[in-house]
Amino acid sequence: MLLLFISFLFILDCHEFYKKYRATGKPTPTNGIFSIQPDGLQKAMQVYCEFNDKGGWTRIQHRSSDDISFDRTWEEYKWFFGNTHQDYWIGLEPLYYLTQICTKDCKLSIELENWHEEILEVNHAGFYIESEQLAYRLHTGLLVSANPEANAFEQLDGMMFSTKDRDNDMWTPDSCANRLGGGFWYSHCALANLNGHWYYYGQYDSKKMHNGIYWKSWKGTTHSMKRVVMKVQIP
Ligand SMILES: [Ca+2]
Repeated sequence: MLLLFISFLFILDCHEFYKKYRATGKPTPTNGIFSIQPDGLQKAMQVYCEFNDKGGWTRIQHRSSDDISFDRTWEEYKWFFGNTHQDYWIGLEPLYYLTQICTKDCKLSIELENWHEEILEVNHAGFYIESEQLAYRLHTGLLVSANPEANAFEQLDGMMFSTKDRDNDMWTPDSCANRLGGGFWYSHCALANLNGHWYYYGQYDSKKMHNGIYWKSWKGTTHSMKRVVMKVQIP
């Protein structure tokens, strides 16, 4: 019993907890806040874990209100910000340590909900990011969702992370992070802007500023999402 308790104390990620929990003969665990410590990360941290019959998912990003600003600097994006039970960004350092063991096996799931109660789920296989020395370069992996509207994040494959104070994007006239309202793996700039500004009821003047939370191939760039979740599953 004590050994079992200790093994649950130190978990690398949500899917590892799922596997250990299910191995005891119990059903799918309940979603909630868990303490994880990926290999290489100096300290344990709290994240929100989601579980279903396919395993455990570690939330890396969640947006559902304008309580937490995502218009932040490089140093801020390196580490966790927000509230574990609500909106947060896991941090690029923890995300790097979480996914460093991945080459083609880590899954990324993105769930989008608009203001008309429609949901789009996008799944990638082979997601990981590189270290800070390589500006947390993104590897989106392959899009496994059959829906053509799911195709947007893949376009950012190979991009470095940019913030308003660190322009690593492909757009020479200006900084995408400045224009689009948050840090992301921008190219020229993006078909998906998941760290943009959260707008109540999704309405904003995209002619003035292109900074909503948009997914271009689904609802264009003028409708800002009500809710977004990005989560990973480490095998
Ligand atoms: Ca630029």
